[in-house]
Formats: sequence, structure tokens, C-alpha cells
Amino acid sequence: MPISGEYEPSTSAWVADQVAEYEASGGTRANTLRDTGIPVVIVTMLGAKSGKVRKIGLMRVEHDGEYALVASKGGHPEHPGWYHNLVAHPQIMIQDGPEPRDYTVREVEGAERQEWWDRSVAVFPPYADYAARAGRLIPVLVASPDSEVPGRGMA
Ligand code: F42
Repeated sequence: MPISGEYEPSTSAWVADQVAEYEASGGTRANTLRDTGIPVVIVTMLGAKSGKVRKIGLMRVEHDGEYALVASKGGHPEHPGWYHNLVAHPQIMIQDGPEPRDYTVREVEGAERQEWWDRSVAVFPPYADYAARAGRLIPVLVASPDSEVPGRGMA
């Protein structure tokens, strides 16, 4: 179900700007992390405390229609705020191209986490450095399309 409400842009100006440009261009511009050439996606969610609509960029780690969302925050010792949003409100939208779609996220652990972590580091090697300096286990969440989540996405 599409997420609606009052949009509160990220307090990181470069992130808010990337979100705006990505959405305005239907994903044809601002679709990589700075000049790395590595693709990003835009994730829309509800704030855990504010209940406002929040949007962030994340590295595009896709496999068989699912996406890994890696709460690295550049190796910061605390989880990013958006992690708490997804725990509180696991129904999100991901835009990977012209249009956003509905997904449901779950946090993964153990062997499943390792599998997705390896995929994530293959896409964006700095994740390994972030893990080394964060002093926390970086959460990995997996977003499944609602059309494939039992009971969700029905017409
Ligand atoms: N961040 C990652 O963690 N992993 C990535 O792979 C990643 C890639 C990426 C690519 C492009 C890009 O533009 C940004 C990218 N980022 C990546 C950065 C990411 O988009 C976030 O900016 C970053 O992870 C920090 O997330 P944050 O949620 O802590 O955002 C800060 C800057 C922020 O906006 N804080 C707000 C504030 O007022 O301080 C609050 C945000 C929020 O969601 N608040 C919630 C609410 O209710 O509204 C409450 C959250 C809570 O703590 O309960």
C-alpha cells in the first residue's frame, strides 16, 4: 500500500538532494553514490517517532527481486534512525527506476544475514570497512515485494 503523509526530508542535505533529483528524474539522474558509479535506490518509510514520511538513499543490493538494506551509516557506532523506522513500520516503498513499489522488510540473522552481507560487500566493498570500525553488528534487512508476501499486495 503506498505510503502517504507529511514528508520530512533527511537532515543530511546531500541525501535529501539525491532523493529529490532521483524522484524528479524517474531514476535517470542521481542514481549512483556520488561519483562511484555504484547504483542506489530510494527507500520511503514512516518515521518511528514522528510518523512522518521519510526517504533515504541506500546502495542497490538486489537478488531475485529482493533487496538488502544495510544499516551501516558509514561505520557510525549507532544504528541510523531509519533502522528504527523499519523495525517499527516494516511496510516500505523502494524506487529502483521510474516508479516506487511496495515491499515488506524483515531483519535477517545467521546464515541468511551472511549470504546477504556477502552480496552487499560485493556491490559496495566499503561496507567491510564500516563493519570493522562500527563496534556494532550492522543490521541487514531484506525487503520482499508485497506481491510475494502472503496476505499483502492483494488487489
Ligand atoms: N546509509 C546507510 O546506512 N547504508 C547505505 O548503504 C547508504 C547508501 C546511501 C546511498 C545514497 C545516499 O544518498 C545515502 C546513502 N546512505 C546510506 C545514507 C542514508 O540515506 C542515511 O542518510 C544515513 O544512513 C543516516 O540515516 P538516518 O536515518 O540516521 O538519517 C539522518 C541523517 C536523519 O535524517 N536524521 C533525522 C534527524 O532529525 O536527526 C531523523 C530521521 C528519522 O527517520 N527519524 C525518525 C522519525 O520518527 O522521523 C525517528 C528515528 C528513531 O531514531 O527512532
